[in-house]
Amino acid sequence: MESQTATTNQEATSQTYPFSLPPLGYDFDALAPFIDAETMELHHDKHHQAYVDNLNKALADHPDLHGNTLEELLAKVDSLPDAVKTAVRNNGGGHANHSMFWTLMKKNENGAPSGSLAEAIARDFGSFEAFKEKFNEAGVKQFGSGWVFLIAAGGKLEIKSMPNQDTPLMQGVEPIMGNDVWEHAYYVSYRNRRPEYLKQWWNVVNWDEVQRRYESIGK
Ligand code: MN3
Repeated sequence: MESQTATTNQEATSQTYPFSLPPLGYDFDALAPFIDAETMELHHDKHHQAYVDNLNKALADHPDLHGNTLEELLAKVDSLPDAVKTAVRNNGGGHANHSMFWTLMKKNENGAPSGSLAEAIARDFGSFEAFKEKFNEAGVKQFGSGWVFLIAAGGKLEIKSMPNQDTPLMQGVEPIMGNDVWEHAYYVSYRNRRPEYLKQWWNVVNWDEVQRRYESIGK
């Protein structure tokens, strides 16, 4: 199951038109009680599917872009024709962000990073606890909808919050991990309590997958 979901995520950014929804890779209730089944079903089957459908619709009349991978489209989003720029930004970003997001989660109560990632977190944030605090604070402060990402810049880990469906891929940087702070990610269980969702989310982080991403892109 784990290797299958990891492959799925890599496939999403290297997909070309027409794009397709990757399978969630686990049951809708697999992350409960931290993320409820209704949220997971809506989030994957409705929200993510809509990003994929709208991305395909936007690109349908632009055959010159059909050879580009999702990663390539996002890296050059600012220079795309006006007719598709915003649609690729929002829906292509949404497709990439969510394809990564599903693979980053697995019920893992009180889980923590280990190995080289744990060392890098301690080096750049002081401790795992301080890292989580800073990540959560960035999530709380993101006004409206958006994401919080962990990236590596010049060999150093950094937390970066971005609005809407923007992704570091738009600057050619592959994120190591990210959390979705759109209300649709938590409203069923947590209502407007985003800080509580951010705190509980650490119980569903698949650290094996985050470590794998760090090893392949983060150093
Ligand atoms: Mn979402």
